[in-house]
Amino acid sequence: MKKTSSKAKASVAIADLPSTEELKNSIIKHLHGSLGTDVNKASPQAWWRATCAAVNEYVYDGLRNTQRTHYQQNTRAVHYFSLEYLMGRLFSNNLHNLGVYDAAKDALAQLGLNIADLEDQEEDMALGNGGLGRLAACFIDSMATLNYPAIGYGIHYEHGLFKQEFSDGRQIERPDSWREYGNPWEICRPESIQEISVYGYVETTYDLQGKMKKVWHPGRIIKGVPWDIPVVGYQGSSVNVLRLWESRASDFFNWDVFNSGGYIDAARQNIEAETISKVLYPNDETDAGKELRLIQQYFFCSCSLKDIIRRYKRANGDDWSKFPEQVAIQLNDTHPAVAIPELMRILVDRAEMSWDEAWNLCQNVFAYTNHTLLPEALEKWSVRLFEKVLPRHLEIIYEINRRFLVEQVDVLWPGDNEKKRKLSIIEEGHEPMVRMGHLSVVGSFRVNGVAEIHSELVKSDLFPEMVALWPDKFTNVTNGVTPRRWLKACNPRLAKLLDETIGDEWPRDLKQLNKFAAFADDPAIQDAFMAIKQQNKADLATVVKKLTNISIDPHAIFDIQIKRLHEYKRQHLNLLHILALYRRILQNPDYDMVPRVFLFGAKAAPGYKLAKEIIYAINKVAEKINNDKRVKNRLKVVFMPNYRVTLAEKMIPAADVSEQISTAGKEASGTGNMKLALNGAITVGTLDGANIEIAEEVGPDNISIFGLTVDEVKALQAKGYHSWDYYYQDAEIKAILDWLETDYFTPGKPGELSAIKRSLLEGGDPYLVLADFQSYVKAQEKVDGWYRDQAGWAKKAILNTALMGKFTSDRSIEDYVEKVWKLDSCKISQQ
Ligand code: 7GP
Repeated sequence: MKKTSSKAKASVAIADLPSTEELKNSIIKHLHGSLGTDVNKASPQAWWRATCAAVNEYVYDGLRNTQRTHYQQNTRAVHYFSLEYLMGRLFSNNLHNLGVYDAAKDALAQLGLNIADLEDQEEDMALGNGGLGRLAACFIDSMATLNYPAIGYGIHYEHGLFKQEFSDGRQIERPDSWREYGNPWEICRPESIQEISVYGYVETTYDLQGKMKKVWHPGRIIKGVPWDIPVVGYQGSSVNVLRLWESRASDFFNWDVFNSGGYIDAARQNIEAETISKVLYPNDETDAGKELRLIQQYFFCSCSLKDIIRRYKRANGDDWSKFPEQVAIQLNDTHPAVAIPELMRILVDRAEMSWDEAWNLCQNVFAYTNHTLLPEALEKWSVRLFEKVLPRHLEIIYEINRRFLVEQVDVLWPGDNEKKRKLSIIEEGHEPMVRMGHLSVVGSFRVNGVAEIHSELVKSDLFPEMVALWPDKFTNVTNGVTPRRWLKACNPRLAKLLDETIGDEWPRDLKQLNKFAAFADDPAIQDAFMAIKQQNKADLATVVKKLTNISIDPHAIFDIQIKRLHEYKRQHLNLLHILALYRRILQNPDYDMVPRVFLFGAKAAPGYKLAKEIIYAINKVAEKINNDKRVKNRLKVVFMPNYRVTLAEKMIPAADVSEQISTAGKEASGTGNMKLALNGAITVGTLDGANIEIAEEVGPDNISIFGLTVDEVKALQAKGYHSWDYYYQDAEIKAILDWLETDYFTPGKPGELSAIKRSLLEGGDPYLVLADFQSYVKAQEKVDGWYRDQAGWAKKAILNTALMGKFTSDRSIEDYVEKVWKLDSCKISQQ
């Protein structure tokens, strides 16, 4: 076929990228041949699917080339184990990474279609809750871009994170059926099905030599069906795979029950088996402690380990000695920690390896990332439950623990029972528990936190004794975000300006953004930058109108807080500030402030009552303020429904102010803070998580820091914090909290919003909202002052974008490679 001039740049894994003409023909071919429809009657869904199919021809080329190269070179690979992947949409991301976005846009335009309409045909792939799940998605993008042999393992949930609606301001959860009618990006691989076991009992037997052997007689066998999602690296580098397991009833087991006449029973067991991958647990940072959750964790770990071992044996036969050279497994928090005893079981019970040999191998394979210090999120499983679901694994954990206490703890602290109690993987008490964090540290060769300060706190507050035992085990890898999705794809106007001023290398080498700093004082660039922000804000205003029917003025400051709803993230501190401004306006009709729109996006865990009350309160306050003529548009408050990746992509490019206001010491890192600053928003934030490193990069003139530091928080809590003192001593705080108790915001229903006041006073204000309030108000006044000088603001915003180079997930992945995985990147050869 003749190539046209719009032929895209050839890339590494994919030999021949399509021209506009070729794409157009391919889309039509798939409309006919794959979708069975016609140009004249095709729905937008059909067009979207046909375009995906056309794109997949090239994606699959890259996939084959990548897999063949890795196989031929027998490369060491990292295996990322995560219960969550918050992918969002893949369409525009895949087009951008392949380098055919413009060609596709033109091809579709020639067919009379708008690419943006097609993008809207795709459901978000929301197989995660928030931070940790979105981080995993950014990481697999970076690993593919940097040509690292890597595979992501997880669960193919039928229902992702719930969809959020508001009914009279209250959150309602609706099921998310993201793949009800199939998903064009995934490939089912029945040839790689695995079977795993749960329940049952363990028998102790002896062989002829009198050697003891443990035999697990499982109570149920479940089949894991893998679905592969190609992960396209930027500019078509490698095409890696995200392999997600779907649970099904085992054929073998069904057949058995069926033969004995138990048809109904067989059907019931089918349903039970399928339940395992039915739904994502909607809790962020807390754990439900439910049997199904433990089974989910074990199910995907066991399937994935067997998959890894199958691939290893294909290359190395039964010689296990090279296993730790070939395989690194990264545990994304403790959720996949059961992989440690599972690998021990496979090696000791199945491969008949000695305990020492097996343990040595295991300890050189696993590495563990901690994502939170919140005590309620530190996973524990009751020994009782463990014994029921995984009886053999409990025995193995006991043995790991026994040896750890005897060979490590007792050697460093002889006879110190208090230390043993503290370090034991089994927590004693009325209901003994398995501590998954302890197990992860003991079973891993490296442990990392996700920002400098967080990694320090992991060492000092969470595992100080483990640090004494293994000082070199602990390290830091600061989080990052992929600039392909979070700047290039979501903010095309700014991306273009960057291409024109500093060249187009920045998406692969984000430090290039530094060059943009030289333009911070350039009036032409300032104007261009602010004009782009203005257009992005106008676009967002249209979305807001459509979703909420609220009109907002694109000339106001857009002040954005988007993240899960949690007391420690302090959306209610933001609300108190809004109430303070509202009250000042009512008391002084001429109150001088730059008009501001406060935008929120947040889901609350369905069982988290206070979080839901905070959503309700924000919505009720919004209703009142937005309809109060006296405000004269100085204030608007919008709670965007169903916050998710796709909405983030619309909100982030339009933000002037980024709210990162967690209690110091509570937010491990944050990644939204990075995305917002990268797109030129100015942070109002505490010295917490990665905010500290952002402040170091952008400098004190370009960020508004407030509040207690980690040390001050600790000191205040040690001395005794009394939130009532702030209530009685600060008239503004008192007035606002009392206001919330009246029926002002909920006419005829006083007390409807009193949950917040109760938690801040009777509840003791565990996250120090009142202690930080006045400092926060001042930080906001500073921002108001800054915005009045538009050139000054433009400079700050430009510098935020320019100085965020550190926070690309490519840098995070290079840090993991250097400090943890020790991988070589692998250039993909084409067939
Ligand atoms: C989050 C942290 O809260 C956030 O600060 C961090 O940026 C993110 O992980 C990525 O490292 N934690 C979770 O999402 C989570 O579920 C509990 O933690 C295990």
